[in-house]
Amino acid sequence: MTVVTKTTMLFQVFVFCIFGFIADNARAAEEITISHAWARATAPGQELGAAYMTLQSLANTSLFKVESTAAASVEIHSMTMKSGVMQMRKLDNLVLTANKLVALEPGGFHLMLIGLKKPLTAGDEIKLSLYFKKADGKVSVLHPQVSVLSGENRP
Ligand SMILES: [Cu+2]
Repeated sequence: MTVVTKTTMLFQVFVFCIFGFIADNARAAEEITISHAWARATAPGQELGAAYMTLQSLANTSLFKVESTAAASVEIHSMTMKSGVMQMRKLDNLVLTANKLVALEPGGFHLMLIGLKKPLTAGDEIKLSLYFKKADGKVSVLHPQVSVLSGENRP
């Protein structure tokens, strides 16, 4: 039956996606690649979430703003060890040097989702809008699909 086939296909697409191949829908902005985008599943009542990914740009650029439909606001954070204590700091922007991979990962740079509208559940996807600005002022916006994963299943 057609309906069954369609459902099966949708399911396959879904499975394909959650295993991380969604990474490259970012080609729209041709110069910037976003891969391995994921967000950590959160517990009910948790206000903060974190999203991670790998960024690469063919030209020098900088990530200066992030938005998500899943949270009231999104900040770019760094995490560093200072006198044996982990410190989180809000960055105004994250510089991407041409052709150099920048990893946002647990314990390092991350996108902090503040004021989650509902818990992030493993298997879901959330949308992020990432705004990049080049030295000449040209702005590109990328909308990677971000898979919500439990920490153990992260890419
Ligand atoms: Cu943070």
